[in-house]
Amino acid sequence: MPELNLDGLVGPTHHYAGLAYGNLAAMTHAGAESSPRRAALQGLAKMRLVMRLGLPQGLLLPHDRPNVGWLRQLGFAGPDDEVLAAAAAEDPGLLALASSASAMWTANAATVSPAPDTADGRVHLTVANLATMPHRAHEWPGTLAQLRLAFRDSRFFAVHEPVPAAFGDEGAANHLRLAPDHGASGVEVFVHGPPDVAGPFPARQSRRASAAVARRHGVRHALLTPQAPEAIAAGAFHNDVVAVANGPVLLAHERAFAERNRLLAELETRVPGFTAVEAPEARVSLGDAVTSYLFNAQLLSLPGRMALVLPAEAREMASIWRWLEDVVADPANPIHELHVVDVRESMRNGGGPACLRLRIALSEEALAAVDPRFLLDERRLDALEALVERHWPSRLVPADLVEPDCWAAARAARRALLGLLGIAPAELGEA
Ligand code: SUG
Repeated sequence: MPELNLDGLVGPTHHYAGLAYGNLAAMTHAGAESSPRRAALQGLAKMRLVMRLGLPQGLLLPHDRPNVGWLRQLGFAGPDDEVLAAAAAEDPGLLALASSASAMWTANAATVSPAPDTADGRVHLTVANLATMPHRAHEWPGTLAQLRLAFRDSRFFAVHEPVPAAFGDEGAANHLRLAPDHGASGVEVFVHGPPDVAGPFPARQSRRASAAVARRHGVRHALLTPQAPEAIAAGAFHNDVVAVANGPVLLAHERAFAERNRLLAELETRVPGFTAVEAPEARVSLGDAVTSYLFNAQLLSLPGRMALVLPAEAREMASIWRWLEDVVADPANPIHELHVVDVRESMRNGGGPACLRLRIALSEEALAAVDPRFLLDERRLDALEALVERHWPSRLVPADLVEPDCWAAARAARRALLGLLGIAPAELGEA
């Protein structure tokens, strides 16, 4: 059973405005110059690498930004440019929120339960409400529209609306699935915020949201477990900054989970072949794990082995790389290959290789039922690269977001992208 990765194509308004409190990289780079073009090309190169490793690869589109509809909900009126001009004059910070390209991090688009885990034998997806951060809380309608289009064959898929915003849900970034292989029934681990976060940063995932998603999906073997408060305090605003799972393998920092011993014992009993590969604090400090994004890697099943797709930042920290080389050299570990990708533009906003993709294990039959306009091959990747070169700005600072030129460029880029993919705006509920 293959795993489809849907990567978020980085949008033409990608910028650094320091919008995500508790995300250290994003806070550090507030106000810096970004390159939307480079960001999108880096993402496309990663998609190409994973495709060449033999996995099916798809994409989710950047959302229509700046989000004029959202600004209208906030009381700005008139034609689009008047709405934007009024927001720019009155509250440029709000315009930055409305312009965020954060939908690129598709690990936060939805939580996915593959068919072998669910009561009705379909793949279930619940779109994340991303309620904790204002710039992300307006993503869900755009995500829902795309997922409903891509996965509209109800024989195989059920796409659910977000859980009510009272309970913050950040999607697959706080969800792990452990199973002997993609096609076997698995244990789904829903990682949520601890009951009392005394630390400086918010816990974004509510336990009630996690429980609701497991309930709606009809997950037969669900485990709920809290994040370690010290991991959140160290900058792990999502669990996927300190843990990743694939098949029966959990790769994690030893301080990722508040109830580590109980979790590992449970997985040991319930998942045939369960293997934990843990980084001890003595080799990799929690701080270095967050700086390097070592665990925000894609752990992929390839014929007879697993490969890890890591950010360049992990390669550049000597202690991290030494630990990884030891992991790969140990025959007891199933991870045998390391691939390094440059996704620095995304990393500066706290998004590594794993944040940029939503993975969906699905049967060949179900894969054939996915709308092909969301799937990639070499030719489409070439065409997308050319489109990005042509339409995406090479540089952007947050102050540019108030410029009408910037809005016009974003609009032109969107028209060209939808045209290339053959998707009519009306299919996404847009005028
Ligand atoms: O929600 N950064 C994102 C990064 C999301 C990473 N995703 C996963 N870990 N799966 C966030 O914190 C920064 C935007 C800014 O500051 O402009 C931002 O939203």
